[in-house]
Amino acid sequence: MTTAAKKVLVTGGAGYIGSHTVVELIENGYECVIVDNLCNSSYDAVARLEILTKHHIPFYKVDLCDAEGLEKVFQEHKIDSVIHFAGLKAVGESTQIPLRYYHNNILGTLVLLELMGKYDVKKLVFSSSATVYGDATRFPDMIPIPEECPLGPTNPYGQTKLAIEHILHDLYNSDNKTWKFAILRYFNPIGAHPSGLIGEDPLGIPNNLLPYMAQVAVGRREKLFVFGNDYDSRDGTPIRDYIHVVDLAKGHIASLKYLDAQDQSQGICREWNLGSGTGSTVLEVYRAFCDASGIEIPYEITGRRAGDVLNLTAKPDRAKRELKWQTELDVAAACRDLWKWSTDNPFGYQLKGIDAKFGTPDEEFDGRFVTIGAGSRFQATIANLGATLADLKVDGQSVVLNYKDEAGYLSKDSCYIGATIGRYANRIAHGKFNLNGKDYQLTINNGVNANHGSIGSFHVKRFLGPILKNPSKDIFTAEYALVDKSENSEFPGSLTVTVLYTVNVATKTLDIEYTGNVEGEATPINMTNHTYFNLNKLNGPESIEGTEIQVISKKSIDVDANTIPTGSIIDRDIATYNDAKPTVLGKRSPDYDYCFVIDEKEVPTEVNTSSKKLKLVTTAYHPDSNIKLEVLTTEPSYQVYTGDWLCAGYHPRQGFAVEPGRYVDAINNKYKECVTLKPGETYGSKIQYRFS
Ligand code: UPG
Repeated sequence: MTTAAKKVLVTGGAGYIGSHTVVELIENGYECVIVDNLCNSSYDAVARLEILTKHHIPFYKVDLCDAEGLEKVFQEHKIDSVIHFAGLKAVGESTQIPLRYYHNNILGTLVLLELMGKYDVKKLVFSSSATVYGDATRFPDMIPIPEECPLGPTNPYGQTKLAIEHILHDLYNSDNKTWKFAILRYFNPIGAHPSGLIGEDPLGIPNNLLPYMAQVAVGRREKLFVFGNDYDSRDGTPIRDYIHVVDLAKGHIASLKYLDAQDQSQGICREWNLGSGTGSTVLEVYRAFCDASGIEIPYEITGRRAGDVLNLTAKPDRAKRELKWQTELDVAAACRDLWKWSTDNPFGYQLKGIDAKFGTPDEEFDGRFVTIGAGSRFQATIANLGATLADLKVDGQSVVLNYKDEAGYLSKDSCYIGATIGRYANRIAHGKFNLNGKDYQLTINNGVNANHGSIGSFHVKRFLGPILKNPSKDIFTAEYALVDKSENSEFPGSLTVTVLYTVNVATKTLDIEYTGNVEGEATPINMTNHTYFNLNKLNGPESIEGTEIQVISKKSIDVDANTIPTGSIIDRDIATYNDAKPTVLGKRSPDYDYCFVIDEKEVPTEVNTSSKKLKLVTTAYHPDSNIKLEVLTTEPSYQVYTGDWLCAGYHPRQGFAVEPGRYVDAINNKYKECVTLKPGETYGSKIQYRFS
């Protein structure tokens, strides 16, 4: 029997150190709940964490001072322990607005501790700082700095950290049998996750050395100012103990495990330095970053910064001895990872041309609608429910059917509007298939067949993510992922899929790329997108009437009365590119719901078609709106459906769908190979919608 994972509440989990710690927590088998007021961080960090960790991460936009909001989290989750990062952290700013610092950092912590007491959550790892030591060089023998060094912060920010340390000690002293506190004094965290997906994203002008240098390197700032070279050090610049943020994150896991391992009937309240024990000067770090980036960053030596001291280097022996933790990565590795983060995300998480709103009225972050290409002449809105294409606007006109919120998409018979279809698009005859000698039966949900993955349909699954990017001026991407575990599926194998939407606002194209990998056993797979287009929504929203279509081939899979393939391929009455005139869709006819094949002689075998050339398979045009849609794909076939059974708030023939994919019921006939994904293989396919 497996025991349930311990749940850790991470306050400030959307921030720099918090987000990196969430990665390590999940890798170590913990579950995480994040609370963050997002005053200096972005929800996009959490969305990216979901893809990085392949885990859903419950998120609450709550300020710790809001006791009622925070209590909801304790009510909704069985929290085992807390890692407390949330707080204001800019030294300089704290001297300008000290009351905000005291109010936010101290009151937030008090509210948190009171609720922890109320809900009997007694383990906390606290994010303190080396700043509590103040200027340790005022003593003759305190460099490197041991935990015993007398404390004396020199700014309000540091005072709040010290005050919280005192609060934790007092609380522990009041009940030293139950409270378990780990106080971690960080030295200088730098770097980013090696994936390049998460990193430090300072608002405004960065205060700290590395983020400032990175912004100079990517061209956002002119040059670095080195604050003084007249210190008593190797090169005249101050010495700090820089520590890779991934090492720092691991220090939290080590301390949490240390608290977990403590005697049940004995509390603890203890401090640990998290540093490397090695100091680097500003110019040494500068050199390391220039080497990592390959850019000679311009700099100027200016006067000393008020409050800076010569040397802050940790004595990390206690953490090594007791937590069995020490740094593994050096400054060069941190610079390399920071450079990857900076080049992959030169503007951090906040991107122009991307908007997000909530899919549910109560602003639950789980339901998000993200618009990529926002504000431009071509934009796509995507919901994380079903990785659904929830809107597509061409020159301001919506050309797809959609619902205004999640409730519509969740309604019965929602007709898969805009959704990602999986694991298996289209029908599986009688819901039966056989793989590796085993028979499988899916729930029948469509006449005598299973359709679109049946009860495990992806259209109502909440996808992880997205990762939002703006890789070049006109291009915006949104990447979603879904882990469809075998224990929750009628299909064999645990399947992980990704859906990547790419909008090009200049060429008015939307690309959708699917990938899939399976673990355990092989699975049938066939993915597509089920957008219903209406190219004349503005003038004639009630019908697709008047839409002119042409396709690449009139060859189509013949089906019987139960829509099960007969084995033959026949011609349908539809205009191809060889015909002079298109087929015009009327009020009631022609009605299509057919799987057309691009090349009838081909028996497709590839489970991954992604590297194939995109082929134009269907063109649709409406003369009233003058909007033309071209559908391209790497797939061997495409279902054309004139929406004759549309319901759930829509009328029949209010939209039409073109769904590229694999042959209908391929898993049960000679086309089986191309829809069978085995462990170790990668499924892939691409669709493109192009407008003019
Ligand atoms: N520095 C420059 N130019 C810049 C920024 C910094 O020369 O544009 C120098 C600065 O003078 C210092 C060194 O770089 O010598 C590091 O500065 P910075 O990155 O700002 O870190 P610290 O001042 O050491 O403070 C950090 C955190 C603080 C934490 C402390 C713990 O900002 O919150 O308490 O490290 O050591």
